[in-house]
Amino acid sequence: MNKTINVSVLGAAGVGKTSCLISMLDNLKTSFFENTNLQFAIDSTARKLIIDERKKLVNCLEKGTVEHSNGIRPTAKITKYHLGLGKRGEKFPLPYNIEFTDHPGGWLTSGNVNELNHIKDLVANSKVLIIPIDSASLMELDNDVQVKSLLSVLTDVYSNLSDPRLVILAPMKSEKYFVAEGPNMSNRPYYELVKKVQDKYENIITFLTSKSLKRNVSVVISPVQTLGSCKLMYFNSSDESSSKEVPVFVVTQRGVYAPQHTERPLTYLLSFILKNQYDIASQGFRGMIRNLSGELNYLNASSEELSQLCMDYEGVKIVQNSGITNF
Ligand SMILES: Nc1nc2c(ncn2[C@@H]2O[C@H](COP(=O)(O)OP(=O)(O)O)[C@@H](O)[C@H]2O)c(=O)[nH]1
Ligand SMILES: [Mg+2]
Repeated sequence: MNKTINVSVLGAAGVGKTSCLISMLDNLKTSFFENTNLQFAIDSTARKLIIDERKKLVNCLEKGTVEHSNGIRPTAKITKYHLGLGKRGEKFPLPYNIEFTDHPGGWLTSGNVNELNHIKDLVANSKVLIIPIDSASLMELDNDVQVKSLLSVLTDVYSNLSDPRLVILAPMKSEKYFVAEGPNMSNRPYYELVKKVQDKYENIITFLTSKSLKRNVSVVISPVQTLGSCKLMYFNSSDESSSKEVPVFVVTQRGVYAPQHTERPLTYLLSFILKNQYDIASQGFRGMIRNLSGELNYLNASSEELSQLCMDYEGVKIVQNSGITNF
């Protein structure tokens, strides 16, 4: 039996959805699972995309500056990446298929009913939502183009939620806001950025932590740097016809692709999914038998092992832990 679990990135155009997915999956090397009893298989589409996109990112770091148009191309259609997961040594196909979905960013904010309905379906069917946030625009311009649309979709889809979900707010382009830890609170890694996200996303957080959702929804803020070796320099108009300002980064180390903290959202989401699958598979009489036989132990044990990694993550904020997770 192969069970599909959906994970979606959700956000406006240019916030970093594709970069976030690619950089997370790029971390899936054998060493990531070395302390667990898990094996994984990544599909060829995802592998090819990761290699292609990584090449583009390295190329754009060869120049002095990185602009929005230098990196990943805008996503034109729904794209899916598959990650198989199962117990180490188990025969293929692996029992769990994690399906990561990327969507054209315009769909969230265009106002087109069909596109919005696609987004709502994605949200309804996804166990995990990753919401990338453009940290540069948020911090420097106090601007976030997606908050309203996100709140409207979430309040609509999550109002009668009856199963566990994880929402990861992932501030991207966060190179400038990472500080090595110092003596004051404000010198903690990403402290100001995480505070700003809590402030700007207050209505969304208030909704997700409301009484009716508390039991089912976990919320984490986990900043990511997909390029690493660059610093925010200034803002440019995205094109002549638009007043939209997009960040331009100066490369600090030519050609050095040094993503930071891209593994963190992945660790949280896998820990969550494994625990959730353990809970689901343990239900009922058959679940009790399976549990007694020990065949499900690896799910919960691996979830706990991954959550141990989360303990060392500085600059991550667990806004709400619904108690159904191991972290
Ligand atoms: N410096 C920096 N730039 C980033 C980061 N993530 C994304 N970007 C930039 O933002 C652009 C848009 O990202 P993309 O993933 O295509 O956004 P999407 O439209 O939401 O899928 C990329 O081409 C990069 O130039 C990051 O973590 N750091
Ligand atoms: Mg994209």
